[in-house]
Amino acid sequence: MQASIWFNGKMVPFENAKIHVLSHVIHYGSSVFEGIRSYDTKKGHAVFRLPGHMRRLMDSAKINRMDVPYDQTELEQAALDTVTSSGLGACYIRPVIFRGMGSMGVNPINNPVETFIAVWEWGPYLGADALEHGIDVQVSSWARMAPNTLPSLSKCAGNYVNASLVKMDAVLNGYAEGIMLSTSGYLAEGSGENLFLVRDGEIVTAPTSLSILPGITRDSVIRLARDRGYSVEERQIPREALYIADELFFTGTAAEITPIRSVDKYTIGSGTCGPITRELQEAFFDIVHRGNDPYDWLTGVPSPADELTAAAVSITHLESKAELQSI
Ligand code: PPE
Repeated sequence: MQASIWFNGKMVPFENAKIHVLSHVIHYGSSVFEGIRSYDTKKGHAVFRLPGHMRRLMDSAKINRMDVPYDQTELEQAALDTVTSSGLGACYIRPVIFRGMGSMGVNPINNPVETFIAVWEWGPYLGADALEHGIDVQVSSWARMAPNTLPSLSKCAGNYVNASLVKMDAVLNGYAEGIMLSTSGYLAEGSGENLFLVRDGEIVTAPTSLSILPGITRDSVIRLARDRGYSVEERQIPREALYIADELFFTGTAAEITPIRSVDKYTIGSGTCGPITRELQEAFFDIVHRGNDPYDWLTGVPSPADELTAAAVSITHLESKAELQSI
């Protein structure tokens, strides 16, 4: 059975979570969304950086002038409720805020803003062997959008038309993923991942000014690397730095930390996962798999039994309030 979907404040059976073909989002790509992972850690089910993701969702909505009828805390709770009700341990969580059906035409101001949260099981994003041995990628002929075109700090569905072109090109050419350059010609990111380079022990990544998505995994990896004594710099990086890097890797919620073993058929380092990439992967997996969480990045998912207890407590609470009122 497919997991129920939280839709405008209620849990709805999977098959009933539907929208109309005249919804604004279908015609104009007007939704903002998140991708979050819940893990089955050794210390219980837990969501990785839930407040960070929901904050970015609220930011995305604000940039797109969407008035969301829920606050960040309510959406965090709704995500936890959706995971609990699904019975899944490890899963991917997809909250979406979109413009529904109202008037037709580009102007979305009079269309309702609707929200749903879906969950599903999602294994390794870039192939079964990707995390272990790395992937082959190409530099895409499609550039990342320019900063004065679409807002990259907003994870808006419309931005992913660009990402899909990059991904299709890469896959049809036999690669696992494509890397986009910025319109100024510097390295930006993958279609659904941020990009890191390692050379002589120094780690570099593109700055957000090059229209990349400010990744939550990117931020986590920068923290993990600096706390292990590595220098991490955000700066403009020329394309050819890829070919002479010692190590390259992607970061993302879906991709986690995926090594890149070749770009445009140039072998990177020894053609497998490099030592610094492996060290950072292990630090990351220690948190999300073993549940060792020095940064307080995990939010525990209540079990269905906890939820029942909470419901019973609140019923008792309501009953005692009713008794007080009747006195
Ligand atoms: N850049 C882009 C363009 C991007 O879509 C993602 C996430 C990232 C960087 C990494 O961000 P973060 O997840 O916060 O570390 N891509 C999501 C969507 C993948 C999909 O195919 O859908 C994801 O990884 O969940």
